[in-house]
Amino acid sequence: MAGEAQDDCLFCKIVAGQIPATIVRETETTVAFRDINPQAPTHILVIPKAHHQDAAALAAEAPQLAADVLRETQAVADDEKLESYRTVFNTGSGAGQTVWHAHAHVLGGRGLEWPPG
Ligand code: DGP
Repeated sequence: MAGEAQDDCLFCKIVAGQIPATIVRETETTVAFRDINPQAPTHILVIPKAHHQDAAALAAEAPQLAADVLRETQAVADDEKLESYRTVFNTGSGAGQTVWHAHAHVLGGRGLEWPPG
């Protein structure tokens, strides 16, 4: 059922404290932690604690939670003192999604080109 923790989900395990992560922020509904394979000086993932498979599902199934995630991307940027940053939701394997638990990448601390690769 939408929102329920999944036994085989890496990010559900991070939420549950079963896999270590460098957590930088936590709210009642979200967790933010450093990406294990950073693509910029700041590369932080903001996730809902509840399991939704991607950003589109999150927005459809739990719009308030989607807003919580977006609000936290700005909070992360503020904490990291980023004037400019990029928020990315890879949605679908063709776009590079590899973990099927919705997450926002917050990237900053270097110049970011457009269009992305
Ligand atoms: P995506 O490719 O958009 O699904 O992003 C998944 C990100 O998750 C990717 O940038 C690497 C990161 N990641 C994968 N496994 C782990 C992990 O065990 N810990 C942390 N902190 N990040 C992870």
